[in-house]
Amino acid sequence: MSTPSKRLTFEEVMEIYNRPLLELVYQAATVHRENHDPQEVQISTLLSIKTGGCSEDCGYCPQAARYHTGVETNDLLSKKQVEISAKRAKLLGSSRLCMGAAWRNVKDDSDFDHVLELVKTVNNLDMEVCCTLGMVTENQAKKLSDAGLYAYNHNLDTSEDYYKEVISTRGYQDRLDTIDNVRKAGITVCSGGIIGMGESPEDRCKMLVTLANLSPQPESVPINALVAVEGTPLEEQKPISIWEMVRMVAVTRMVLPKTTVRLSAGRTEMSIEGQALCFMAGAASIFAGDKLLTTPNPDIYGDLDMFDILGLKPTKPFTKHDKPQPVKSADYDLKEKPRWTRPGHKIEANEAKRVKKVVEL
Ligand code: SAM
Ligand code: DTB
Ligand code: SF4
Repeated sequence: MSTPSKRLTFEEVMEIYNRPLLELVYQAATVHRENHDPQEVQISTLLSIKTGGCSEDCGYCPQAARYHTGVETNDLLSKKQVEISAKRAKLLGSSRLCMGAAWRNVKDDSDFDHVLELVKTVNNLDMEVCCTLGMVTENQAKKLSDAGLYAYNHNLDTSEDYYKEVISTRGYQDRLDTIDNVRKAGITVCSGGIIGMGESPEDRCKMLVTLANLSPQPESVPINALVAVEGTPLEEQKPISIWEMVRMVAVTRMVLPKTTVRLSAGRTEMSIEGQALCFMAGAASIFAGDKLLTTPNPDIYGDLDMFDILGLKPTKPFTKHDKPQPVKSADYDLKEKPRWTRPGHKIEANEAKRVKKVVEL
């Protein structure tokens, strides 16, 4: 990942943010084409390996134990469960699996040893393995790297000022320290934020200034739209408009030209037309999966239909990245994909065949 030649200022990012929308999209699309194949979009599948019961007070999060959101608390998934999910994800076009745990931080215990085994398992399937486990020390990051971890997701979420409004149980510097520990261990950095939490455009731009001035810049930046979950302090936030999402993606693309910008939470509220504009403005990845971590997400078959309509192709495992394992074409056969879908509509016979095939793998 390139290092920016000069530090970006808040004023520079604000000026980009305030450009007329279609001009901004055109400029961002141009930068995108100079740095990426615009037809390629990475499918990254999310898998919650340890759900709920978290000690933190992140105001947006349905997994915080202190809020009453009805999220069930689960133990860590087994190796077999993760392997089945990863193989299914790969079969359906994912080149990355992101495993999330509702932890404040990683502890040096048997759960962490188990996560290291999970990382090795997914790495052996020739997929990019990403984890998001909360804060990590440099030593823990090193162990994850040795197990084959490709990326670590740890979001800044918003500006340093607004962060204090949303979370009190840890600070912005804690987030930056973990990102630094990940970087020192040679793992790629995935760090982005959430829009729609009541923050101002200035907060959004300040977060982008911080991300863009990291050296090197993060390899991936997820842009989430808040999923306002009943029971959380942010339950009454009004959904952001698609235009704010398009604008945020475009500015992110402009200030982090080589980064993979991920369309993350909030896609269930976005039309294909809206997502198309985001891809045009520089989004190069989606989070896929039956759900995000605990909240709904578009159906993968609907997503693959969207790719067909827009002429997009899923990024193949490790074509863009310096990873040793070549991928046999047989490993990446999308012929399983049906030619049409209706969201939520399942043909039982096909489902049974599909599950049988995944279990046989
Ligand atoms: N516990 C770890 C942590 O906080 O880093 C990892 C999991 S946490 C759920 C990962 C990210 O999901 C958060 O940093 C936040 O950006 C995003 N997230 C959580 N709840 C969300 C919501 N309701 N809407 C949008 N994004 C959300
Ligand atoms: C990220 O930035 N968004 C994903 C992923 N990284 C881990 C998580 C979104 C979670 C949305 C709320 C939920 O489903 O619990
Ligand atoms: Fe815990 Fe992560 Fe949710 Fe915060 S965002 S409450 S740290 S799971």
